[in-house]
Amino acid sequence: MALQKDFLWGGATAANQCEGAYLEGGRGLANVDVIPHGELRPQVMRGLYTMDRIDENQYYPALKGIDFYHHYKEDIALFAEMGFKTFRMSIAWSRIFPKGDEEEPNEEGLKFYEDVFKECKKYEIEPLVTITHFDCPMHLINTYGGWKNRKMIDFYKRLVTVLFTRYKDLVKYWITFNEINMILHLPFMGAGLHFEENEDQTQAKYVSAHHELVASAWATKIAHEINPDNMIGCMMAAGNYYPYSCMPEDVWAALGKDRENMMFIDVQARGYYPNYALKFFEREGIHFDISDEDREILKNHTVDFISFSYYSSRCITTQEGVGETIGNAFKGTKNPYLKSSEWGWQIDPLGLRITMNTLYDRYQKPLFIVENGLGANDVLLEEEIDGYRVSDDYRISYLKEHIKAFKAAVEEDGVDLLGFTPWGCIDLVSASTGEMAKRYGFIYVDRHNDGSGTMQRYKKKSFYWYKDVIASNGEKL
Ligand code: BGP
Repeated sequence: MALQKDFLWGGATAANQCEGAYLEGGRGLANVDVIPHGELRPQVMRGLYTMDRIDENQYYPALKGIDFYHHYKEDIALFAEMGFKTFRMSIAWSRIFPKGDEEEPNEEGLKFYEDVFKECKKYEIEPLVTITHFDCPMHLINTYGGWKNRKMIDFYKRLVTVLFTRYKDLVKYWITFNEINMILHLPFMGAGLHFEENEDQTQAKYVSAHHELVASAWATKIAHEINPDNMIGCMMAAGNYYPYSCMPEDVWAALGKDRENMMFIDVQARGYYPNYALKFFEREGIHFDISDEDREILKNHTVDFISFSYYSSRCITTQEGVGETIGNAFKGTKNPYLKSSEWGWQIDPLGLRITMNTLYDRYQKPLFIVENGLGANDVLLEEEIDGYRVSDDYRISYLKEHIKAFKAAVEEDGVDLLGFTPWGCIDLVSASTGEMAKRYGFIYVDRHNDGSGTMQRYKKKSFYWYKDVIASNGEKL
């Protein structure tokens, strides 16, 4: 059994990491605009720094991104040349509602995405749209406290109603929140949370998560009412935890860490909080109101598909003195059997197959790999060597092994997989570093950490390789 004929090959981006034009077209200021790169970044992303200590006028690479806002036609033409069937992108909330709590949307923002979707359709590329990818208008944070506030559910409902109505004939695949479990690790970036000095952060994170989960279920309901063909997905930062040893305590710790992540998807895919989560809340003294209406919405409006990012598996131990590693904001135990990327993210293709089997066994809903890839410090050569200015064989080899792994999950294990959109199909600003140097693309963008560069696009070696992969529906790797 090969991959299905209409398998959705493509690539993934997010508004805040590629669009730029952060105050053009009536867009309002968003959390992602005030997260600096450099030393302060981790603390700001975690909600530990007050906004008045951040200089909004300082240069941050994300403010200009790769200027997708003005280059989208050129970029989508390049995606089409590779044969993309789908293109994952996100909406900047503050383009649609610059402050977030207005009654009426900003027409210029709506028109921009309409043009982008139409451009995709010109090439028969199916847009896959993340409604919020690390994105929240600053006004909602300053006035309401971000997702801590239940009112956010109503603002989000207003946003999605506008989107589903306006793009009814252009977009079918939607993702409600990018990496919803990331709220536990990057709460300011993920949900606009900023903590007061003695605030109970765990409590605040889970309250906010509840609001997002309810908002996500409302979005599913509204999407299906507006167009029954709409397909709504949840999205998690995935990657199973391995016990470092077969010591029962390590196995138990790994189960606990998996549950911490899976809880979000359990609610979105099964429609209720699992008992282990309710017990955890009780134990930790975490309180939030789950109204009857919340329960009803969660239960009756579960997602249509499970999408996820996968960069690495994770490992955990209870033993002391074992080396640590970090990958995609998750700290863990270093797995001695795996190699790492330049940024220390451990590389584990078989872990993708394991993760897919876990997710499919647990939810029995179609999966969608909407992020995967290798961040690397690509070099643009002065002149072509063998026809390329960027010879990214390391990226080709990473992706090849991960494609083999997901094909095995489909072909040998029977997992239902809708598509594959590797992350940063065109170079863009990195989420963890806020810089340009960590590149994932098939397309190189001449843009650098210090703001220099022409913004010119160059096809890397992987561009031609991926084109063949798509043309052969994954047979030719
Ligand atoms: C995920 C995010 C993306 C993306 C990716 C790679 O967590 O959803 O936005 O950036 O990680 O991370 P980085 O850019 O830090 O390498």
